[in-house]
Amino acid sequence: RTKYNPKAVEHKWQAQWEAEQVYRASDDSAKPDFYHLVMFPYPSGDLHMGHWYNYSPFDAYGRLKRMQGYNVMQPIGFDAFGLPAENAAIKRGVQARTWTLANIENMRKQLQAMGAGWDWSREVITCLPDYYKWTQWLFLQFYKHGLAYRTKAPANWCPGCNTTLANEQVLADGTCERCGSVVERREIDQWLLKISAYAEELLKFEDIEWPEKTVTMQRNWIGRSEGAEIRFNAEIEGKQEEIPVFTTRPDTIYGVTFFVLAPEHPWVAKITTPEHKDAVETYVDQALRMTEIERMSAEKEKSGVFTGGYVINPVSGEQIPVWIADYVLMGYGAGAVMGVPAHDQRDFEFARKFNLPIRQVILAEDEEPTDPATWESAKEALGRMINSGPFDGTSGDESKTKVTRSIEEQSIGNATVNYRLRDWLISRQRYWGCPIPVVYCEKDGLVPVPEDQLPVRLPENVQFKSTGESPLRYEESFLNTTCPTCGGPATREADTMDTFICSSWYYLRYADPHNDQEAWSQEQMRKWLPVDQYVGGVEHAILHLLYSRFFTKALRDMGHLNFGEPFKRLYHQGMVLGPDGQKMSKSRGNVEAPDKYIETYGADTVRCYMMFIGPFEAGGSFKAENLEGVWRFLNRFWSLVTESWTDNPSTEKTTESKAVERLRHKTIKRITEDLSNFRFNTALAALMECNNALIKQQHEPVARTAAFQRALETMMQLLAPLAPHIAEELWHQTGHEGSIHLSTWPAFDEAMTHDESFTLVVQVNGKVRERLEVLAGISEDDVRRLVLSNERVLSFIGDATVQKVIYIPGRLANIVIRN
Ligand code: ANZ
Repeated sequence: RTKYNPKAVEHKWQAQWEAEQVYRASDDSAKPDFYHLVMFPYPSGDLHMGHWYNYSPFDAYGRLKRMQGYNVMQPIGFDAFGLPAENAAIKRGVQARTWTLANIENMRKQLQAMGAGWDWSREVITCLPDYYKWTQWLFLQFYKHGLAYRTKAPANWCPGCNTTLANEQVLADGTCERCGSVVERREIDQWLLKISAYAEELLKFEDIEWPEKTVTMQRNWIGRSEGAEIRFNAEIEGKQEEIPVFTTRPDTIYGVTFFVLAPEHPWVAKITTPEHKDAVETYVDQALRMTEIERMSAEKEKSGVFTGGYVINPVSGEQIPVWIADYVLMGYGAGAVMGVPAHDQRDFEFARKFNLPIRQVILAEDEEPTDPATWESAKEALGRMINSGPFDGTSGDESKTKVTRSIEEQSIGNATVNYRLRDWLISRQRYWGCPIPVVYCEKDGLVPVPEDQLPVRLPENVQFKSTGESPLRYEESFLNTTCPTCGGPATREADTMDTFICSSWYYLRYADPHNDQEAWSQEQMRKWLPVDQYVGGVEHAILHLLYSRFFTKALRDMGHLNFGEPFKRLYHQGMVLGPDGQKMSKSRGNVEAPDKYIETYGADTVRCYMMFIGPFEAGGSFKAENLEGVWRFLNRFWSLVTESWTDNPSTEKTTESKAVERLRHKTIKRITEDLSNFRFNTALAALMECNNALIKQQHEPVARTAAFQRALETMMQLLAPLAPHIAEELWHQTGHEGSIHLSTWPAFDEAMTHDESFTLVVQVNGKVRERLEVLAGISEDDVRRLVLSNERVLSFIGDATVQKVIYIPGRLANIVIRN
């Protein structure tokens, strides 16, 4: 009899699995394929609790599928470009590549120590040239198809450091994290991907099983609005011009009492009269310093400034004053708004603040017009049009269509659909990212690097200036090149790509990771993609998960893929919190690293505990003291098996052995269903229950029966996905051949999962009066109590006296009465 020693057992099996390639997904297997993916980690240095919380159950599910006969592909890799490596390079003088690869080395060990079934042969590391060569190739495909373009776009600019900053480098108060200067927004030439071309299709989620809230978040992010563009007229510098606005409420056109331009609007300078120039410029300056989120905040008091200019409402012919206000954003709609204070809350607040007229033009059912001066807020609901000239009396949705039709007929506007989704700005003025493969030639202008010259290599040894500016901007050996078209001198693009590009296609590369001829082969795509199940944090609901869908659709349209959705089924894990129920963070001092617990209890205990914290998608608090409970469970199971296992069980069938067999089927059913539905915590609870039941009988004669031994064997298999090492060790200690993880998942017989029952016939004085389903083995007392409390039976007894109840076990109860 041995003692459970996780240290010895776990390392041994990890090495053995690796040697036997137990988790290697086969590219030609007769089994059905199952592509099981988890979001790959950023190589920050160490695996933290969150990784364990996420990967433990994920791995358990993959193991279940493998034992259920699937050819499971469960790859892992590293999302290895990004700012932290660059910051390490700046602060500690270590090369970004060295820092990253050392972290990967360490994390790879930790990922192995988890005992998860990764297929390491497919590992991808996005910062290595054999990967980013294809990221660059993809960029060129997007460029070729008009989906990548270059234009002026705002960037965070630090005047102190003389460099652009990533959003993460700008502190909450809008200052530079390094030098404290107030960060400005500057328009510079940058690259964008045209995700907006897919706005409409991205709203559809066909044939995929995603959490409803994630779908809703993406839909809101894309933000589809139906409405109209209406062109207002203006006289600018002596010329008649048209300024469009986007509105979702064309029916309120007669209620316009002011007009607002975004501070960045190109007409601001032109429409402002000389006497308002100073005030306008001061206001614009201030507004440009704010982030969009600040500007849109509903709590923020409305601000703005009059330009002195006017426009003409093309429908009513009225003259309307033009204002500038930061609540109007340049990047949305037309960057200008027709102000309808009676029916739009933001406009209402603005009008109140600046004493602008408020005119009611929409009336709800059963409402009388009232003086807007008495209102507390705008009336935003649809209704009947009033004070609206020829449209008076039109109501509901019809009023929108009617006004829209009318403006279309007069050629002063059109029905349009607007999306909140903007094109994806992918340029980063940083070093540690995938170089954008284009050059600029004095003669030929912008020239994409020919595909056969990829990869454009990122220099690996660079010196940073004290300002932290990207070294690519002054690294001569990188910058200076020749033009692929004319052979003359040319300069490389010094911006690198947003790392979200790297992660928008890594799941494709896993299917064909060593292909050096193409990014992937069609054959491998057909075999593995789309991903059957994807697991990762809900914080990626918008960016990563939307970008990946965009990539898939765009690549499908370019002919490189034959499917349009990358991830068939999606799960989000919850968050592990500190014992105080708060998010783990350094500032709260409640961060726990998993390492010391693995050292004490082993990976299996930590894995199981992670699953036991709560429902997978809910998360919960990490309480170190609760690890003990899981540890005890595994130890008790260990003892049970090692003490009770026998190679010559008795084949005798007894009431007890039959009950054990039923328990076995019941437990298989519960675990199978729980694991299949990501209910890891209840699966573990079921295993514990079964364990307790078996331990109780461990010293009874039943423990020597074949049924009991089978139950032990089944328990090892059911435990294998959750605690892979201990299960494997016991499997071998009990004489089994081959890895338990390649054994066949135990099947259950539905009939055996129900407690045995029979139909009890109830007679009153020999006449059948009722039939009841009761549990086998019910006692005579219980039968008596049951039949004498049954209403139907009682109605046949009435006022009579019950003399006796005769019970024939397993069949019949006869109640003898006398009046
Ligand atoms: C007049 C109006 C009257 C409006 C009314 C609403 C209610 P969604 O639904 O989000 O698409 N708007 C248009 N462009 C804007 C911009 N660049 N910045 C800020 N606001 C802008 O919102 C569309 C509405 O938001 C538009 O319809 C416009 O106000 C405003 F009773 O036009 B509405």
